[in-house]
Amino acid sequence: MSVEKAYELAKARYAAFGIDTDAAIEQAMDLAISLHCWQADDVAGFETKPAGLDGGGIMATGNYPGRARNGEEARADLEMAMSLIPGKQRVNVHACYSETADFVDRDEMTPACFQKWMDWAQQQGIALDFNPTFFAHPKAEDGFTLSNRDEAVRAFWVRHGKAARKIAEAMAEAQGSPCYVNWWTPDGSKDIPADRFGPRARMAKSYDEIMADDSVDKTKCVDFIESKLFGIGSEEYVVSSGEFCSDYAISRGMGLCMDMGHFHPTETIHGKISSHLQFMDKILLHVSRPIRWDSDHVTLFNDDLKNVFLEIQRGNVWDRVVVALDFFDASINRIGAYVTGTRAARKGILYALLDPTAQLQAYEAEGKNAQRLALMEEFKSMPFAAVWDMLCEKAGVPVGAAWISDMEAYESSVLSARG
Ligand code: RNT
Ligand code: ZN
Repeated sequence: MSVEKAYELAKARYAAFGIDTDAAIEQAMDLAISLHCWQADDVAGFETKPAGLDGGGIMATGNYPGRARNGEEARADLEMAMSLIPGKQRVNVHACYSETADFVDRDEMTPACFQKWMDWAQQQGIALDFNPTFFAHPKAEDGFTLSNRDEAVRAFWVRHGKAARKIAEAMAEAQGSPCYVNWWTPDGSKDIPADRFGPRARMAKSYDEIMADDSVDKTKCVDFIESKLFGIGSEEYVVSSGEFCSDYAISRGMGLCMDMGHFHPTETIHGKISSHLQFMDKILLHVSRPIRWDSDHVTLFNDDLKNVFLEIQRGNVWDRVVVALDFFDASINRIGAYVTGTRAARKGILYALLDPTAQLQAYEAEGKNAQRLALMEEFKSMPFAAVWDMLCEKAGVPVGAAWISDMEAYESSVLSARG
């Protein structure tokens, strides 16, 4: 059966509940999803750096052939992935993806280090987001950056932070719209610290110093701080914990970033959105999929993902949420990772926009909780797939599994030549 025929039937089913599928498709396509550049190269980065400039913080597992080795390859891969993904997209660049002829250390980076990304974004008609990089550097080796007890090291990272905000501002100016900046630090310790207070005090002080730079326009450089429960090598103590980040964000009028993989293994984030948005203007989501630990698996269209977007729909806070992806799987074709994960996120958005929110909330107001439960359950078997297929068709990207062969063709013509 054709996509159109299936869609007409589905449309009528949803219309019976007062849901306009055409409008849902339009709205779902219009919400930007920020693609993280780091899936292309397993978070290695493209800095020109002296040998040995490396160290701590993050890890991708796997060794599938075809990793992007430079900016040109990463951008080509992103273009390929983006051609198979429906809806509005942005690209999220980390500071370690700077491209310069000579070595420029993190504290001396300028917008010029990202000129290639900015030129490319303009040519693609997309906007960029930015992240300072507090890892993969010798000054991150001992596990502490902005909270380092060594004043010279701490000051170095503060300078990096200040530089990052200027870069983001320049990106925003070039694209004529805000650049969302995510602040994540790996700071923490493997085992029980004797002092949990000191690093947190230094972390707050460092952020205060960075954010004190009023020359940066906060409508252009929009900052979010990302929490984490634990990481590899920081199993016992993470300085920027959930409480630290939400308290910091609220007290400083900043945004909070919640990564779906950064909580206790059975803890989900959808229930937190309605709390944080009482007290802050915007939140940033790192849409990811944890497996047992913060393993950054490729995002899938699962209950956790649906619940996040359903919550946004039911609170009608679409304009207060920034959606970015954060996964890195080096064990599979990386284009496949991008396309599967981003299409899943877009599906989650569409799925939520097809929710019978008004009816559910009316039932709730009337105390009809059996009806509420029943309708939620019945909606799980509505013909969602037909609406999703129509969204892909309207967006001009492959419908259903058809994109798998495009991925394979790119693998044999481009990725396999990378050795
Ligand atoms: C790490 C955080 C962070 C990074 C990226 C690369 O645990 O999730 O967001 O994944 O900044
Ligand atoms: Zn993250």
